Amino acid sequence: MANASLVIGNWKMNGNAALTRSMTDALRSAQQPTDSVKVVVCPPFTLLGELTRHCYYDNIAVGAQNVNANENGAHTGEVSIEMLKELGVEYVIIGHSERRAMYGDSNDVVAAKTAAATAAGLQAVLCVGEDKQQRDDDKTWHVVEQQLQAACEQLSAEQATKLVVAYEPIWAIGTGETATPAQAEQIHAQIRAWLTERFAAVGEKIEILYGGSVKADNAAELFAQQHIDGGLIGGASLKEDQFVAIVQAAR
Ligand code: G2H
Repeated sequence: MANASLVIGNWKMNGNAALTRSMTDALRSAQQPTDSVKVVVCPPFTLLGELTRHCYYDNIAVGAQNVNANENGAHTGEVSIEMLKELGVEYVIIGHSERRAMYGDSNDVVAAKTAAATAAGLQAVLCVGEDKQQRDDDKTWHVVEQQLQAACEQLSAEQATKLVVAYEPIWAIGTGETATPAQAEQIHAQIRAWLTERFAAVGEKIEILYGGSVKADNAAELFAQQHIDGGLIGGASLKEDQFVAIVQAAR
């Protein structure tokens, strides 16, 4: 029994309307409303409305991959928290390493988005993780702690109840190279200790997901680790059979 509680699919810039239908059909045939694992699908912005129309089980929800921290105004090309909420979106991924590396999501930007999203009642999935060089230099925890510190600095305990942390080592993202369950568990345990120190009882309950080349054949072993509460799944969340098998491995 893995006893994981949350599996999130991150479609990145992939998918279409047909996939929103086939994926939700596949999830509904495998997932009962009473199942304890919550499943969240995060498609590109353009598919959020279509997807929310298909997700009417309490334990299947919709998430966005990014949001702007401002309420409204002159921010061409951006999407606000209220716009997401109006569509029925419940989760938002913040600070994914691809956004940090390619779209200017610095620790400060990530902190502002995390604060705004959690204050507005969205579940913020805060991504943290080190690159290959940082791991080789034995700086993994230093990097992760800095990212946590920056993003959580302004959060109240109440906002922290809306926080999910995803540990995604950059060297394991889309590479096929997964952190071993022991490598992931070590960082997850450190993240758990940090969150508990920072937010006391609330911190103990924050879900900590692992992300980075999770697939049907390695999910069960990862989810069986004590401090791994589920997964943030990229490539494998685009294939119905793979994603359903990962959800089933979380039970
Ligand atoms: C990490 C992950 C999803 P993948 O980016 O966030 O992607 O599972 O393809 O490594």
